[in-house]
Amino acid sequence: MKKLMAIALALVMMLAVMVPAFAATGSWMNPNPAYDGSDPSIDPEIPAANGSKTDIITSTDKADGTEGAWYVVTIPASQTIYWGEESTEILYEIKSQLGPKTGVHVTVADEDGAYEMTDKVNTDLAPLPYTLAGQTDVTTQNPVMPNGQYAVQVQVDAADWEAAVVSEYTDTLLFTAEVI
Ligand SMILES: [Ca+2]
Repeated sequence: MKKLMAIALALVMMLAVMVPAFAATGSWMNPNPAYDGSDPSIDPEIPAANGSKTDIITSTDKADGTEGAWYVVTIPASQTIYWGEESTEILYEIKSQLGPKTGVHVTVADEDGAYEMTDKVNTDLAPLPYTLAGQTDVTTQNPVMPNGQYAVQVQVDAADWEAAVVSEYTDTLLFTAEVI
């Protein structure tokens, strides 16, 4: 009898040590000798492995509440076109870290729909027409783009150069970007 008491006491002490370790989950704990079934959140079954689980899961938000996903399209503020050059390259860059099955869609076009450079000072001069070629409509194929390099070309026909008064002609290109 004394031995039984000692075992029972040891068991109670063990349980006393073990219960607080799992009580924090709130979903189950080792059976308490005094458990009467009144709390449905306590599972009276002893789990086979005598352990409980914590799932770890990443958030798409950062700790400060901002989104983890981002993209940056880098374009030149201006591009010199040397007199007589029939094709001038404009380089741009796309970097991104986005969610699954997404990419960055970038388009390049004339801002106002009129593909011609004009002299803003000498407004009587005839405009210099041009076209855009190359990567004017790009969708990145990988959500994670460490460094994507792209290029469009401003093309001016030789005949249009030859017909133009030598001056400074300008126009504005519009880059648009969206996640798709
Ligand atoms: Ca224009």
